[in-house]
Amino acid sequence: MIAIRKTIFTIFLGILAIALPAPAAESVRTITVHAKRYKFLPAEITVSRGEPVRLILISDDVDHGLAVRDLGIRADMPTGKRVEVTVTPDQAGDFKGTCSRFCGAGHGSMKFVVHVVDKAQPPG
Ligand SMILES: [Cu+2]
Repeated sequence: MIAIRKTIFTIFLGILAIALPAPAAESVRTITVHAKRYKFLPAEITVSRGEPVRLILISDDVDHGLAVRDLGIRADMPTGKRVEVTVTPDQAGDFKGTCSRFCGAGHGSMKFVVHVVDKAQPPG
């Protein structure tokens, strides 16, 4: 009787192992960027070349936009919406971004910088 119970328990564990989804092999790094008259927060981010990064863009007041031309980023940031942009930078460097939607007197001072760095090489 005990042996049968053990067998059933073992089978149950086996089914459980099959049924449970394997953890995602790789999750995309996510950075949330807020826009608010007249700045981006954070105003600078650092990402790795060749690694996808997902930007979650949120306006905290009026309509804004984010444009980082040299990285091919251009997204509207309408008030009250959450906008996602995924980008995989293929070159290292500092890339300047601006607000792409006129949002008032300080619109021109809304700056954003993406630092793209080469991934650290493992030692040896
Ligand atoms: Cu703006």
